[in-house]
Amino acid sequence: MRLESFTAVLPLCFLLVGLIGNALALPKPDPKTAWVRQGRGRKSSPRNLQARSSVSSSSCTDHNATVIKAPKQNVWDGLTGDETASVVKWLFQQPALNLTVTEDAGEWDNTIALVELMRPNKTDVLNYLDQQDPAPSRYAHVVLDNRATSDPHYADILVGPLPITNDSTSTWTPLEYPYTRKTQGRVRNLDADYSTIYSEWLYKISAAVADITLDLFNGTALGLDNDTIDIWGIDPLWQDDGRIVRWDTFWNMPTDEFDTGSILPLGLFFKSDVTGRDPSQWKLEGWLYNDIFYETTEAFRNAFFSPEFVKLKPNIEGAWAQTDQRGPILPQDKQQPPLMVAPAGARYSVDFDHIYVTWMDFSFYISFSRDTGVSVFDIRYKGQRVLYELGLQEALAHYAGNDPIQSSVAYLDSYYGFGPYAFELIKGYDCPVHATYLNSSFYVSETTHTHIDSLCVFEYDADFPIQRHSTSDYVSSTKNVYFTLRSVSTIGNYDYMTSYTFHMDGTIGVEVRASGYIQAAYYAHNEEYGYRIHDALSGSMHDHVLNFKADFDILGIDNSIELTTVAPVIRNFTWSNGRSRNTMALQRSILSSEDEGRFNWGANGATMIHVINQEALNKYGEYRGYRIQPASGTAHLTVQDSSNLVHAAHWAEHDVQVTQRHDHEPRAAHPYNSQDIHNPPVNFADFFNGESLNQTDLVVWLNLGMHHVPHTGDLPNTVFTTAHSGVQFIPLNYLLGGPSRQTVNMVRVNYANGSATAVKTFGQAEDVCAVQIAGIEADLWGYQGDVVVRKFPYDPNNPYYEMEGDA
Ligand SMILES: *[C@@H]1O[C@H](CO)[C@@H](O)[C@H](O)[C@H]1NC(C)=O
Ligand SMILES: *[C@@H]1O[C@H](CO)[C@@H](O)[C@H](O)[C@H]1NC(C)=O
Ligand SMILES: *[C@@H]1O[C@H](CO)[C@@H](O)[C@H](O)[C@H]1NC(C)=O
Ligand SMILES: *[C@@H]1O[C@H](CO)[C@@H](O)[C@H](O)[C@H]1NC(C)=O
Ligand SMILES: *[C@@H]1O[C@H](CO)[C@@H](O)[C@H](O)[C@H]1NC(C)=O
Ligand SMILES: *[C@@H]1O[C@H](CO)[C@@H](O)[C@H](O)[C@H]1NC(C)=O
Ligand SMILES: *[C@@H]1O[C@H](CO)[C@@H](O)[C@H](O)[C@H]1NC(C)=O
Ligand SMILES: *[C@@H]1O[C@H](CO)[C@@H](O)[C@H](O)[C@H]1NC(C)=O
Ligand SMILES: *[C@@H]1O[C@H](CO)[C@@H](O)[C@H](O)[C@H]1NC(C)=O
Ligand SMILES: *[C@@H]1O[C@H](CO)[C@@H](O)[C@H](O)[C@H]1NC(C)=O
Ligand SMILES: [Cu+2]
Repeated sequence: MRLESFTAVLPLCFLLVGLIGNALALPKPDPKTAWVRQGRGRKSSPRNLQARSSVSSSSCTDHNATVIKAPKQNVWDGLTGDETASVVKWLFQQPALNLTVTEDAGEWDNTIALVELMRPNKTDVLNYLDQQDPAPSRYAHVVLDNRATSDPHYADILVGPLPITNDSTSTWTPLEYPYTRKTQGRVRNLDADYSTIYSEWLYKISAAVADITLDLFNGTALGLDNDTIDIWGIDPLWQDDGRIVRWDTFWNMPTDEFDTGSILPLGLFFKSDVTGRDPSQWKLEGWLYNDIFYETTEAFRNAFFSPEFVKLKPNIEGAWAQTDQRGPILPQDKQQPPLMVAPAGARYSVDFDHIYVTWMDFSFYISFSRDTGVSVFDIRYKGQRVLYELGLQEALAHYAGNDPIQSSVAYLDSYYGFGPYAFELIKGYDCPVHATYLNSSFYVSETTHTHIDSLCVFEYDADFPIQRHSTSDYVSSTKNVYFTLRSVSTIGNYDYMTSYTFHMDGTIGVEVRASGYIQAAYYAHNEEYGYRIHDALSGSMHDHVLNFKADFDILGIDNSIELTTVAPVIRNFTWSNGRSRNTMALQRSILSSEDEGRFNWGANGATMIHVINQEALNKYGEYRGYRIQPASGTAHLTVQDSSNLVHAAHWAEHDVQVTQRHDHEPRAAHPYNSQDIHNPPVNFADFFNGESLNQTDLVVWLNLGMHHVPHTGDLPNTVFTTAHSGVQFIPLNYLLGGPSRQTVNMVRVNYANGSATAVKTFGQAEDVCAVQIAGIEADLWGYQGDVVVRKFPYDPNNPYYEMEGDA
């Protein structure tokens, strides 16, 4: 399906970009050095920023990112197509695995759920990066979905070393070392009977009340094409007392192309015990409507057909739920808004083979995984590693409500995966048109899916300078140009945008934003858990908590955490005449062990968290390091000892958590923690066992997030501007001065007696060039979506072998 274009063709415009010229004696800026001219014509390629203006000017340079060669291989980049294919082929040759090709598999067959690179141990990578050691051996991380058994489970295995050749010694072993739970890399699969649950259970229950749903909701959910209502429920499932219990509810289906399902709850709930794989053993345990619980379908039906039964109104889709433009056009809104252009082309470099990027004094490698999407490795500033690894670990959306659905939902999104849902970005909207776009790939069902242009890197000029100062003689100011790596993952109803930013003062930022549809509650009896935001709708309160791993290496791997608190004190001074003074002072302390490693941002931002190296003093005797500071609100989980999560998300309980780094603790969470909440594969709390944090390799696990209490403004969609959270890593006594002085994109204007006497620029280009605005708008008819390449049977010369088009 093609995207429809709703934008009128832009008039062809030319923007003359005049950059400040002479170093000396320029008069006041001439307002005519920048203007817009009208013209006419067709859109051209977005990269084609050629001057076509009749004014005398040079062309804007059209060049993409400079192609460079990374100093080392990207050892975190995914498996090659050949590697994946050879692993898949080899797996199918192992009789013990008893695998069925996914396409032919049913619920009682074993399949391959995932094949991707097993990220090498840091210990080995550092020997490769910093010593002369060869690159670490490559292994594949494989997840098997073993369902040919009455105890369906996922099995994490390691296959390798790669490449697999006929005479190679490649083997598979259970993957256990990254997990706190030692059960041979296995975790039970509570979704093994996903389609049976619907066909043999939910639709049959729904059929037993079809007359009621027709009456209340004007629809039935029977698994037929003409269903107008849907059924879905809690995640994770209840897992207490050895039973697996689910709550489900009815939702109205969208009546148009908008994805409005999650804001159309209908307020009728039912509970079932679905322990085991035999539907004949499953039990319906009750109904809930209007906060009245009925133990049986019969009891519910009797009540419904009694005269005193109170019928509540359904949520029905309408314009209120659709995201297209509506409402009166705002004043002048049809005119082209301001636009960032890159008149000199890209000022950064990329190694497209090794996914390595440099901008100014920063460099890093990009990695991409199914569970967590984009991560960044070996982030260097001025040639020195600052972070070995920076990346998302897990995202939690924990709801609450008076009804059993909202009360029980606590999505752990790596189960669904950030990788598969990192879709193609919209040029000019998600990232600037002048950005460089990269593809991402992930494995699913013996194919490699590629999302084209799903990562972007770009430079941007903030809407405020990074520095300024004025006196009675001069004014100085410096442009705040920064660099961003971004991706967006749409997981169900929500779109999470993650941006890593790099700044002229050496700061590195992490920012997450949420947009998309909220998951809302039926309004009745939910007053304590949200606002009523539509006729029959409550904006269900929930916490978003997103955990990031920041493996700092400040001038070596051995680092410490120094807390510096600004505290009120009473002090006598030699000069205070024996009178005490009420004032404030710094209190500094270094964390000694993991026993002190879990804490929250203090009140009033009083405590600053510094990752320092006690062995790296600057010439004034201060520790060199980086400060960690919230850039906007952050959140950890409000719920204590969550009934929904038990031990599955202890990582969400504090703002900042510091552990000693280990090869066997690479991730804060496991995608299948939701499948066994009492005994999850990774119980983050187990990372804290009193190990030293004093000058050792350490990891800071940071939670970003927000307490989201949707209000009417969240309809139809939550907006990125307010649903956001960020943290900054800021050099602390790291250099001997502020590095933002290095950029030439600054100016100093001297003046006297009411006029400028000198305009000092520092070598930035003086070009005047014309930009064709019409060409800057991306041609969104080029939007492609998924590309799927078959891995088994595999033919490298015919990647679409036996494929029936895109999935
Ligand atoms: C820049 O990249 C685009 C898209 O890949 C390509 O069409 C264009 O030719 C490139 N321009 C230059 C100057 O290399
Ligand atoms: C292998 O899987 C099939 C289903 O694909 C199953 O019927 C069979 O019992 C399994 N064999 C073994 C040895 O587990
Ligand atoms: C492995 O052996 C098979 C069959 O003997 C042959 O077709 C294939 O080319 C060999 N592969 C390699 C990598 O040697
Ligand atoms: C009930 O649903 C049908 C379609 O299934 C629709 O045609 C009809 O207008 C609906 N009635 C009401 C009262 O909404
Ligand atoms: C839905 O489809 C089924 C089976 O095709 C049919 O029996 C039923 O009448 C249809 N219901 C409506 C409301 O059209
Ligand atoms: C992304 O994939 C497309 C289609 O395979 C390809 O043409 C393009 O060169 C890829 N982009 C990069 C940056 O590798
Ligand atoms: C400051 O000096 C006063 C007077 O000598 C004394 O009473 C007080 O305890 C001192 N305060 C502190 C904080 O030392
Ligand atoms: C850190 O280790 C050093 C050297 O062993 C020791 O002197 C210092 O007291 C320790 N600091 C903390 C906070 O444990
Ligand atoms: C990586 O580290 C873990 C934990 O120490 C170890 O068990 C594993 O064998 C290491 N992997 C390799 C390839 O050396
Ligand atoms: C500014 O004006 C004063 C008084 O008229 C004069 O003395 C001074 O030289 C002038 N300064 C400059 C830089 O022109
Ligand atoms: Cu939210």
